Amino acid sequence: MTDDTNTPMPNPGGTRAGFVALIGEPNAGKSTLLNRMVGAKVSIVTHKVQTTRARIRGVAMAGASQIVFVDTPGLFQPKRRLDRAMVAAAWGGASDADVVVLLVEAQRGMTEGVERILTRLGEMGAGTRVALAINKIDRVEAPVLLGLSAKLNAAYPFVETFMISAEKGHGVEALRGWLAGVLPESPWLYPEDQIADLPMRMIAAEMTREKLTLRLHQELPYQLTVETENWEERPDGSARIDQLIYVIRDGHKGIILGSKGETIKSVSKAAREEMEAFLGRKVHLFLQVKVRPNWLEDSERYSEMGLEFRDGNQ
Ligand SMILES: Nc1nc2c(ncn2[C@@H]2O[C@H](COP(=O)(O)OP(=O)(O)OP(=O)(O)O)[C@@H](O)[C@H]2O)c(=O)[nH]1
Ligand SMILES: [Mg+2]
Repeated sequence: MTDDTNTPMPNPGGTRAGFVALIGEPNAGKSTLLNRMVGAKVSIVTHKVQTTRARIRGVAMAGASQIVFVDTPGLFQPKRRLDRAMVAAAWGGASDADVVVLLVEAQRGMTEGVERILTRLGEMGAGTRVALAINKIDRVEAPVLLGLSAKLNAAYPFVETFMISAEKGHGVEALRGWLAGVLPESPWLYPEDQIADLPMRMIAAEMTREKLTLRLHQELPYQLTVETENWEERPDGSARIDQLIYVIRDGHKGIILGSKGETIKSVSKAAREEMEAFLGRKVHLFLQVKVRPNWLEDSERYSEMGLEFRDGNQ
């Protein structure tokens, strides 16, 4: 024992642990990759852009290494307050991480958005270790991949390049193995059986938001938010979950309910089934829609999402 507080913690097990931020343009496949690494769906996935709103941590094990993946909102040019809060959360995730993995969609290649991200990464300086993962390789031919990899590596000094399909699993183990080896020596940061550090109330709210996003069109998913109001454990082992869906217009309420309440019924069923599968027990889900014209300017809604509400965000 020593009283020198600067001495690193003893690490007799030879374990490693650290944070790996997944960043990229909206829809690049960050949440899909996180879920595959963790082996469970902790972050919601849709075919639409701007699905993830806050930083979501998922814990993956690789031998003696514990990799804490940080899923982030997509990086794009923010216009509105919610946009700014999301993009700020994403860059915050990148600057706090031991390693950053930039996901680039193989098919879309070097877009203006990717160029902007590379410029910003360059400004972060050499202290940040950044790896490149070209995702969705199941969608393009090999020569396209090689060309894209060369172009991206000429634009930024990535420490390593991976070709992956987060959805199909190709190349994912190589990425996991590499990350496991480069993380700092450290005791594990979470208990071995923990897969996420998001409260279950929030995971449940996200599940409902995913089903709404899949069901609704145009801007509406962006303009709603879901919060778990109440969670009650019942003596028979089931859970009663009450959630509120906030929308900004009366008309939106009608769309979410659907004719004869069909839309909300099917959303509720799909969300409940996913909650039951995740929890391994019965769930009684009650959804209510509330019109709150100003929720996008309401700081409490942001803190519920795990986002910072800042004056500069308007
Ligand atoms: N074909 C193919 N589709 C993929 C792959 N990875 C992800 N997708 C799909 O791409 C879409 C977006 O995936 P997400 O994981 O939600 O993307 P994201 O980067 O988290 O998106 P935001 O949260 O909006 O920033 C979904 O429809 C996924 O099923 C892949 O390897 N191949
Ligand atoms: Mg996402």
